[in-house]
Amino acid sequence: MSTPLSTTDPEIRTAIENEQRRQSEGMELIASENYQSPAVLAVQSSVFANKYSEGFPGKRYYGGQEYTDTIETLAIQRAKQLFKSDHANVQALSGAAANLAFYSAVMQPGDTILGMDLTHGGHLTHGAPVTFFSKVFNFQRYKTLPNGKIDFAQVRDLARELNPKVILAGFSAYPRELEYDKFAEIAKESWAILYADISHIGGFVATGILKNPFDYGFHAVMTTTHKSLRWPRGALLLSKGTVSNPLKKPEDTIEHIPTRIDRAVFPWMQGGPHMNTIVAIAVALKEAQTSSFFDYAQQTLVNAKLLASELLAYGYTLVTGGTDNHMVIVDFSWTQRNGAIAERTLDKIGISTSKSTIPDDPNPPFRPSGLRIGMPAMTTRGVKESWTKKIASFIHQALLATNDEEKLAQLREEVKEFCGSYPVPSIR
Ligand code: DSN
Repeated sequence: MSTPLSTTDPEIRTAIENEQRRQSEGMELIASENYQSPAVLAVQSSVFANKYSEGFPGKRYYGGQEYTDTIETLAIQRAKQLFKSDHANVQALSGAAANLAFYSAVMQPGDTILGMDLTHGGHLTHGAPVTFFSKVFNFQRYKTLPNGKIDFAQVRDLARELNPKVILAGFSAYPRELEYDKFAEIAKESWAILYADISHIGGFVATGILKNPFDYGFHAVMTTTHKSLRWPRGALLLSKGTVSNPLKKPEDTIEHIPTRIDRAVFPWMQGGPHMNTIVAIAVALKEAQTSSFFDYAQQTLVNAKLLASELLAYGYTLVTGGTDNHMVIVDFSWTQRNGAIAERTLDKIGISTSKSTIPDDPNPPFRPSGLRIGMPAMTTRGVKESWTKKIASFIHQALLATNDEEKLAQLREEVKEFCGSYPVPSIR
């Protein structure tokens, strides 16, 4: 059991080393990626990886649960405290699984849910037609205005017309603070359940830097744990336990939402929870309560705003004209470029970004007009203002040199040197 991987499986060992080098020498600007701390990473390969624990603390289907109960209870308590919820389920394997569990918890097949259109910044699991769940539930989509911000008049009109069971506020490509108060006002009229998917901004909500949907009457909130929170890959399903029946018709009476969420995660949608992930989430939840995590979250937003202003100064167009969170979305629709070309060009100099649709994108999803750039990962590596300006300059120089392989190779060397000063925290 103790023979090194380089002997037992050299191909995999080499792939790991290559990925370590890629991460160290490259710049990570994918808005949904981040680096876990060494402690969190180490705990994921602890002995909890060996354990089956179907059920919940105190109610399991297997024996030997003294310590799994300890860690899951701690994770739940810490999650509730951090996000000001009455209940937390920490078992969902990731964001997609958590969203599906929530939909199944509170809706019947055919019920209507209102979410943001994928091409306007929503997420695949918010009802994109390519997903299985879009066949089960009646997903209806609201969009954004020409200025890129959510069209609340449309949200209101759709809610009045469709009487949705759930109104979903959340995104994977939207650079503005969500106006939860407006969603809440609309939901009150149609008696809908309010659900927020804060996966991208979990770290900023946890620290109180961005608004918490629970402060605006939301009934449930989901966040993945590996984006701005920089935890292991998983999800938290958080809810209020004291919610009065949000549905108007007696025949629609909904059972306690937290109970339904737990039951939907297990046994409805999932089997044994990944206790090695849950123990790492518990450790990360404690890290998130520290002042250094608060400073990190604050610096990320400072860096993102600065990146936006630098790109604007270089003449780029940004969706919504800027950012309130950790991401900027460049709009190339009026240029010769598109997001796919920009992503490929930046890859050549060692900068990872992700192409993105823009509202009413004239181009197809594999060649969309936008490029999403985020600052959480490089801020974890210690980047502050002066180097954020340098990052904007690298991006601009590379995009100007799209067809100049020599210039791109030179920039690649400069990025490598830059990254040498900002080591990846957990690569040893
Ligand atoms: N893949 C994530 C993102 O990049 O936004 C969402 O699941």
